[in-house]
Amino acid sequence: MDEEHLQDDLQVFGANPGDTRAATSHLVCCSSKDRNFTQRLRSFLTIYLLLALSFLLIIVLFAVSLSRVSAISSKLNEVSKDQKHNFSDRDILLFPCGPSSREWEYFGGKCYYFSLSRTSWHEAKARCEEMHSHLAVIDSHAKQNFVTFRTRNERFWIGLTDENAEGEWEWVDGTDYKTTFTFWKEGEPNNSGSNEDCAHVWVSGEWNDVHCTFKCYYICQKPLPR
Ligand SMILES: [Ca+2]
Ligand SMILES: [Ca+2]
Repeated sequence: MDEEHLQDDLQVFGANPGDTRAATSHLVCCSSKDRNFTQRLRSFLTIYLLLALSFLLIIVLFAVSLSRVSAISSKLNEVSKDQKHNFSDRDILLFPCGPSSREWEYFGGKCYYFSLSRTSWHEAKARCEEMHSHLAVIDSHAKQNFVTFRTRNERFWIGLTDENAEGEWEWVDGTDYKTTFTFWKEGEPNNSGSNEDCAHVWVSGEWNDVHCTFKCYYICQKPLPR
């Protein structure tokens, strides 16, 4: 509605010229406010639209990234499985105690573990059993040489004890002590102090009896894995 029509309308309803000027002024004022309001509304709508598009873009990028990470992770798992499988197949003859088991060493058809920490004879026995093995039984010169070389004059517990009956030495796996190899140091076993009931290898790999609570390294032994 323009100013001329507004004046006509006011005259029809008996309004005076002063009223017409006021109404015209009011109309200009309101039209200006409407334009400002419309501009602000457009600005807000533009901002909201841009924010919505940005949010949508972030969600899409996140979904794509997640999908890529999942695909890469899946491929890595497959490669890892393949490598393990190939490694096992290739090296089973070179490492009969298990290609992935560096702690266990092969000798004479069995696997041996040489501990890196010291403990009592009974605790050592328990630790071997936790690893499905038992304290080592040395029943031949060949095995003695292997143990001597590997223990380097340190004290390592072996699976020999006379705790049940003094002087009646027994191997933990039931091997007959009286008919098998021995490698006692000269003058041992001496049961010094009347309480030396557990055996360990020592200097040059020779055996000695000592108190079972003494702290020594230990050797575990187990059959080849199947
Ligand atoms: Ca004894
Ligand atoms: Ca002794």
